[in-house]
Amino acid sequence: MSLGSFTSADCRFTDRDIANWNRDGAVLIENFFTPEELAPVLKDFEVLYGDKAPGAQSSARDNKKSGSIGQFEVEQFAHFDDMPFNCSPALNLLGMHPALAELARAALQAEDVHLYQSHSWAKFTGGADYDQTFHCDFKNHTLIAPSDDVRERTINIMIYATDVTNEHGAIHYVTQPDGDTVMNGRRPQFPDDTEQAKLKPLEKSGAAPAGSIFAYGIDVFHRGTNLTLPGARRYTLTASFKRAGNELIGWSAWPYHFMKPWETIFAHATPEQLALIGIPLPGHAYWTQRTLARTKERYPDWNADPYAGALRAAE
Ligand SMILES: O=C(O)CCC(=O)C(=O)O
Ligand SMILES: [Fe+2]
Repeated sequence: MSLGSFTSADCRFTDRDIANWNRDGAVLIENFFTPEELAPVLKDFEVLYGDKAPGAQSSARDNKKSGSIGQFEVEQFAHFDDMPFNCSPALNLLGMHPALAELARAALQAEDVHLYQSHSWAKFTGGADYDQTFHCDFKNHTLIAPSDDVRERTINIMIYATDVTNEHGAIHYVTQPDGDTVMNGRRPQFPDDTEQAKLKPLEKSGAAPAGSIFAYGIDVFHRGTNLTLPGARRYTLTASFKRAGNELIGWSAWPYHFMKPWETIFAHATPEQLALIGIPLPGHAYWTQRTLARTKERYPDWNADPYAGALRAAE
C-alpha cells in the first residue's frame, strides 16, 4: 500500500509505523506531540483532575493475591470523562488534531475518518488498584466482533500527556500474532485464568515519554497496570477513529452528550476538525442559508465564514 494518498508534508509517523500496526494491531509512536503542544493540555488536565490526587505521600494500592493479575474495578474509572471537557480548547481539540486524523486515515486505509470516542482519564498512585486482566475493547465499540477487513476496524489512540513509565501504570499489550497463537484466533472478552497466564509472558509495555501515543485495535489483548511510584499521576486522552460511515462501530452519538460544552469545540475547531465529528464540510449540500443561520444561532462563536463563502460561490 502506498501511504502517499493519506499523508502530508507534516506527517508524524513513518511507513514502518503503519507496517507495525498492520502486523501487530498496535504501534507505539514516541514524541508525536511536542512539549509546546502539551503544555496547555497539561494545564487543562490540572483544571479537570488536579484536585483529585489522593496526596503526595499516597502509595500503591494492590489488593490482589500474590501471583495473580488484576481485574476491572469501578474505582479505576473514577476520573474519566467523555469529550467535550470543561476546560480550554487545548484538550478539547487534541483528539481532533490533524496529525492523528492523518494516522487514522493511513491505518484504516480510508479517505475520510470519524472520531467516534474520546475520553480523558486521570489515574493516581493510590487512587485505585489499576491492574486489569487481559481483555479486548470491542465490547463497547461494536455489538458484534471486529471486522476482518482493516478498513472496517478502528484505531484507538492513547495520548500521553504525562510521562508514562511502568511505575506510572503503562498499558501492557500482546501483539496480534502472539495473541492469536495463545488464543487460537479466538477473541473472548476475558480469556480464562489459564489463557491469562499464557498471555502474561508475551506482554509488551506501552511505556513512553509525555507526548507519545499508543495506537491499538479493538481486538488486541491488553490491560491497564497499577501506578506504583509514590505521589505519581498519569494523564491520558483517548481518541478513537473509524472510517466515516462505518455503522458497525459506535460508542454513543455525540448529540447524546448535548449538555456538554460543544461551544468550545465549535468556536475553535477548523472545518476539517469538525468534519471528524460528522459536521459537513463547506460546500456540502447540507449547508443552506437556513442551516447556516440556525447553526450559528446555536453556536454564536462558530466561524461560519468558510461555509457561507462556499455557499455564495455555488450560488
Ligand atoms: O488505561 C490503560 O492503560 C488501559 C485501560 C484499559 O484497557 C481499559 O480500561 O479498557
Ligand atoms: Fe481496555
